[in-house]
Amino acid sequence: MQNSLGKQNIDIDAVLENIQRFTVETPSWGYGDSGTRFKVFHWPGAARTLREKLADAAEVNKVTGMCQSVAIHIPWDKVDDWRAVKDYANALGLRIGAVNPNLFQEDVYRLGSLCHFDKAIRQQAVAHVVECIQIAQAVGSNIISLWLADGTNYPGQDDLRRRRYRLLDSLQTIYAALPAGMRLLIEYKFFEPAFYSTDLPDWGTSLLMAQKLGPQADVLVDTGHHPQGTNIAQIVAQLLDEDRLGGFHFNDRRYADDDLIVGSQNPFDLFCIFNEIVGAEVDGNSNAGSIAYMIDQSHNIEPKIEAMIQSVLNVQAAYTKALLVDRAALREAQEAGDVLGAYRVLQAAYETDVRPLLSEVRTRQGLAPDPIAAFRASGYAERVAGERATLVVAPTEASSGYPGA
Ligand code: RM4
Ligand code: MN
Ligand code: MN
Repeated sequence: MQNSLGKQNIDIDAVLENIQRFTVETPSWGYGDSGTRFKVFHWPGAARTLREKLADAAEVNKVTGMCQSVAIHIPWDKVDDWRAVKDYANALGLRIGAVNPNLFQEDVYRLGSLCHFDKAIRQQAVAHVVECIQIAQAVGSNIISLWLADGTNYPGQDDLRRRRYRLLDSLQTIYAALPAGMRLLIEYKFFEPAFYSTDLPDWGTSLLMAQKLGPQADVLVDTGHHPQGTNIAQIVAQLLDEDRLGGFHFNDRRYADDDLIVGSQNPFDLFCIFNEIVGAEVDGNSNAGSIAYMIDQSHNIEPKIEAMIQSVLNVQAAYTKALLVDRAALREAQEAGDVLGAYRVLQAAYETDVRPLLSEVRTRQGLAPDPIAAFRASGYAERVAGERATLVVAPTEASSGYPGA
C-alpha cells in the first residue's frame, strides 16, 4: 500500500497525521428513540436521558477514537445542572459540542418562530436561542447550530419579504447576544415541514444572512437538505471560497430528508465533498481547517450505536480517500484539458481500498482495527438493553425528543 501511494506523489505520513487529527461530532438525538412521521419504533436499550446518550456516545468514541464531542438539542436535553453534565461528559472523555435550539415543537410556532408575524412569538423564539447561548457558555461549547422549521404552505399565506425582514431582525438580536469566540451556524433546508416557502431554503439565503450578521455567523450544510441532484461539492467549494463554511450535518438521503446512515446511498458524493475541502486546504484556504464536522442522524430501524459508528467510519473513509487524491496529477490533467484523465485521478483515489490503512491507524492509536466488531464484542448493547429495561427514569429526566418517543 505504502509503495503504491508513494508512486502517486502521496506523503503517507502526512495522510496518517491528518486521519489521526480528524474528528466528527455525534448528536445526542441519534441515541434516543426516533422514527418517521408514521411510527416511532422503540429500540431495546435506546438512551432516554442525556446521561444515557452521553454514555452511548462515549462507546462510539471508545472504538473510533474520533468522536469526543456530542451535540445537544434544547429542550430535549435540558437539565438543571449544566456543570454536572459538563463534568460527567469530561469523565467519559467527552465534551459538549454544538447546542441546537428547538424552534419547531412549541404550539406557538405553528405559523413560524423567528419569522412569525406576531412580535411576542418572535421574542419568545429569540429568548429560547439566547437561553441556548447561555447553556453553551455553561458547558464550554462555542457553537450554536440553528435550524428553522419556518415557512408557509400556501401562496399568499404571509408576505415573503416581510418574513425575511423579521428573520434578519431576530437573527441580529441573537447575534448581538453571542459572546466572543462563539459561532452561529445557520442551517438551511429546502422544504418540510413547510411546503410552499421555507424561510431558510438554501445555502445562498443562509450565506446572505451570515454576511449581513458578521464574522461569527457561518453556513451549516446538512447533506440531506437539498433537492435531488444538487451538487453539494460545488456549494462547499463556494462557501469555502467565501470563508463561510461553518460546518456539516452529515447523513444520507435518497428522496427527502431521509436521515440515513452517512455514505450509505451516495458515497461518491461524500467523497467529492471531501475532495473540495482537502483541495482547498492544500491551496492554503483558511476556512478548510475550521469546519465543524457533525453527524445529524436519528436512526429508525437499525441499532443506534452501531449505526452511528458506521456513519463515523464512512465519513472517515471518504475523508481518507480525498487525502489520497494525487493533486499534482489532477492539476496537470485539468490544465491540459484532459477531461478523462482528471476524472481518473479522482477515481483512482475513490477506488482505493482504505480499510487496511485505517486499521493500521487504529492499531497505532491503541484501538481495535474493526470498530463495529469491537463494539459488538464489548457486550455494551446487551448490557444497557437489560439495565435500561428495568431502570425507570423520572418523566422530567426523559428527553428522547421525537414525538411519540
Ligand atoms: C432537522 C434539521 C436539524 C435537526 C432536526 C432534528 O431536519 O436537520 O438540524 O436538529 O431536524
Ligand atoms: Mn441537520
Ligand atoms: Mn434534517
